[in-house]
Amino acid sequence: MRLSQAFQPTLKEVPAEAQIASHRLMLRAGLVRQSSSGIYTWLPAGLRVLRNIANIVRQEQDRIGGQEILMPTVQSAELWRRSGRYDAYGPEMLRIEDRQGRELLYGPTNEEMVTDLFGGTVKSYRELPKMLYHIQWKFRDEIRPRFGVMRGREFYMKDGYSFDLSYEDAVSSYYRIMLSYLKIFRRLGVQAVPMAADTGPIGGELSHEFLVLAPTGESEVFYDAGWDEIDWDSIGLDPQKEEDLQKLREIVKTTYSATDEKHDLSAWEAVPEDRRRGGRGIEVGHIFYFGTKYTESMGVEVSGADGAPLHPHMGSYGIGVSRLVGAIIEASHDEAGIIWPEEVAPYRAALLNLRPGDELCDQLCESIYGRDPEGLLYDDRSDRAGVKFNDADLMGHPWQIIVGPRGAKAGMVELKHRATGERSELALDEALAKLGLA
Ligand code: 5CA
Repeated sequence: MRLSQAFQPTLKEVPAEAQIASHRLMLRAGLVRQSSSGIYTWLPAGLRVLRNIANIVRQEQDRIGGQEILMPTVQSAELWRRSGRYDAYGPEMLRIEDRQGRELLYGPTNEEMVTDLFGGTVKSYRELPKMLYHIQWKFRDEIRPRFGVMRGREFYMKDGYSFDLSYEDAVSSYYRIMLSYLKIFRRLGVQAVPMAADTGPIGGELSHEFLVLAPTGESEVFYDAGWDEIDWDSIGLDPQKEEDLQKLREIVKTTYSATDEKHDLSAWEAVPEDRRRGGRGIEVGHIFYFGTKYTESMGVEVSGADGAPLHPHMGSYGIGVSRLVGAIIEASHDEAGIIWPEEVAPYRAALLNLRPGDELCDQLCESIYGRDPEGLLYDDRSDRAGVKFNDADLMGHPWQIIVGPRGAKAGMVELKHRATGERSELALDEALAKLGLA
């Protein structure tokens, strides 16, 4: 994309309404604009990040047997009356009436809809297990929307739902998802620790939240240093192997972690003092096992191996995709701007032409840009070099390819790595090879 043509409105001023770094940076870097309280428009660069996150989530869900569907945002109140949650959910639910006076709602989550879908389709134990997920907009009329996309009213969520024949199978599904989530968050460049959690309006008895440490997080967290020390890549637990899921359960059981809601002082005191870690955290995911709560209340059964009907055991698994954009920035920025992890960055590199109009600079830039117009943001504007440096740092591309008249003459470019600030003068071929553009 050529920056001169891009819809990429960066701001110099710090917007007054933004209290935390990620919100300020998302507005300043031109990722989102507020439309009304807790509701945002995603601009091109922000949308690229949102899609990159969703795609990583998708790949990892598919890898463990998830099947993607897309359920509607608008649901019928009738469905929620069947589970008994229509009245229980309270004022967070946006209730709508259509022209015929039928009661509808804008979905805050999809347990009822997916249970109904499953019940109308799956009849035999032979068809289980099943894991369905979708990535869809949700609405919750939060009493205090704040911190930009972090606590929005409209937000983008991956919600997945598992159906199993027995408690044991359902608990295996639960830990399989937990392992998959740990991998997703690593790929997103954040460290998220699973913590024992309350189940709230979703219900059930087994639940973990995934928290990214950040001083601006809404929850207080307590955990054993073991969570910082585990090298998940090298222990290589395989989500398809039952024995590896058992190992994960053992790690969860023996390595303390909890948010303030579930903090257990006597268990905490058993953690050696020098291994106690604490701080604040942002909840980026939440998983639940709730057994037959919805299949029973909504009358969903399959025939078992012995012919007798049974209610499948369910779990639901959420990831806050839009919240993650803010959480990643909270965990990865400096005074100059955002520092995108490679896999989520809107563009892999910015290409800075320091002297547009100079024939050699233009030629060199065009030849680089032509190699990957989708993945490069070409700053071809006629602005001063300082403006370009500042904007590139603010937008946080992992790499900057800097082309100036002196280097261009010698066939050299400068490469800057945003995360480390390291700069090196390289021959064009070498620079292209380093960025995988050769
Ligand atoms: N049905 C379950 C699991 S699919 C569920 O809805 N869980 S949840 O309520 O915990 O939401 C899942 C994730 O969505 C949360 O962990 C959080 O990351 C994100 N989320 C929840 N509310 C908001 C909000 N108001 N703004 C942005 N993200 C949110």
